[in-house]
Amino acid sequence: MTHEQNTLAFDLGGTKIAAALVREGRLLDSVRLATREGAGPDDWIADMSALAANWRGRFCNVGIAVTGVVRDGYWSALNRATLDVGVDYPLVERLHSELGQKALAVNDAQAAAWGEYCYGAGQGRDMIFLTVSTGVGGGIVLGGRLWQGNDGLAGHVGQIPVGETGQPFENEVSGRWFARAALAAGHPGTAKTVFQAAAAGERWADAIILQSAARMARLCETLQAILAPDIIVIGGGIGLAEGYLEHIDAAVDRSSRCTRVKLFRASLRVDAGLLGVADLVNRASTESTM
Ligand code: ADP
Ligand code: BMX
Repeated sequence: MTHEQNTLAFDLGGTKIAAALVREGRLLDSVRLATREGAGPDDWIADMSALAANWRGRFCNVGIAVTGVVRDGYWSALNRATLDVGVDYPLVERLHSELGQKALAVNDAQAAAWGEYCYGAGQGRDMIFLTVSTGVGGGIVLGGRLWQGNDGLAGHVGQIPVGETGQPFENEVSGRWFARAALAAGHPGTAKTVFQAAAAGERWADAIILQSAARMARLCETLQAILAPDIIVIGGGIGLAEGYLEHIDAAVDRSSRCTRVKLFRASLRVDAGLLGVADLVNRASTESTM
C-alpha cells in the first residue's frame, strides 16, 4: 500500500491534542501533546504541524476534529471556558497554508460518534455519543447518518442551559467543574487527581464523582426521552475513567419504563475522534470524485 490510502487526523480538545496517521480504520502511528494553556489557535496549529512533521509526504488527505463548532471551515468556541478559541477562526484556511492540503474540519464529539458508529460500540445502531472531558460533548448517529444540523451545532449537549442562571450544563459536570469542585473541597487538582484520590479512599473525591455522574444520568434520561437511541456511548477522559460509567448507570432512574437507557463504553477509547474524522474525510473525497 502507498501513502494514497493514508489520512492525517487530528483531535484537538481543551486538554490534549492528538495526531495520527490512519489507514482503513487503523492507527498506523499516533502522538499526543497537552493543549497549550494561555495560547491561541495559531499556536495550536503550529503544535499540530510539529506533531505531524515526521509524516510529511505519507498522507493524501487531512481531517481535524475540534472542540467547538465548525461552520464552513470557520471555528468558534461555544463555551470559551472549555477552550478559548474565539469566534470564526479560519481553521481550514490556516491548516491549508500550514500543511499544504485542504482539511475537513468537524466538531470532536461528532467525529467520535462517527468513529464509534463505524468501528466501535455503536456499529449499525442509532446512537448518541457523549464525551465527558474538558467539556461535555455529544454526537448523534441516526439511520446510519451523522446528524450535524444545518449549522454544525447538533449534539452540543454540554451547552444545554441549566438552573436559574441558564449556564451551560457542562459547567456543572465536566473537567473544568471537577477542578473547581476539588479546589472548593480544599484539594486543588484536576479530574484525574480527583479519581486518584477516590481510588485512595478519599470521600470528598467520591462525592464530586457521584455528583457529576448523577447529572450525566439525568442528561442520558432526557436524551433517551427525546431521541430514543438504541444505545448511548460514553467516552472522554472522565467518561472512560474507572467506575464513572457504572456510577452514571447506577444513577439512572430505572423505575420509569419510559427511558430505557443503555450505556456502553467507547470501545475505541481516546481514538474515536481520530478514526471518525479520518472516515469522514475518506467518504468526502470519494464522493467528490464520483
Ligand atoms: P479533551 O477534553 O482535550 O478531549 P480528555 O478527553 O482527555 O481531553 O479529557 C480531559 C479531562 O479528563 C480532564 O479533566 C482530565 O483531568 C480528565 N482525565 C484525563 N484522564 C483521566 C483519567 N485517567 N481519569 C480521570 N480523569 C481523567
Ligand atoms: C464544549 C464545546 C463542544 C465540545 C465539548 C467537548 C467549546 C470550545 N466546546 O461543549 O464543541 O465538543 O465542549 O470538548 O465550546 P472537549 O474539549 O472536552 O473535547
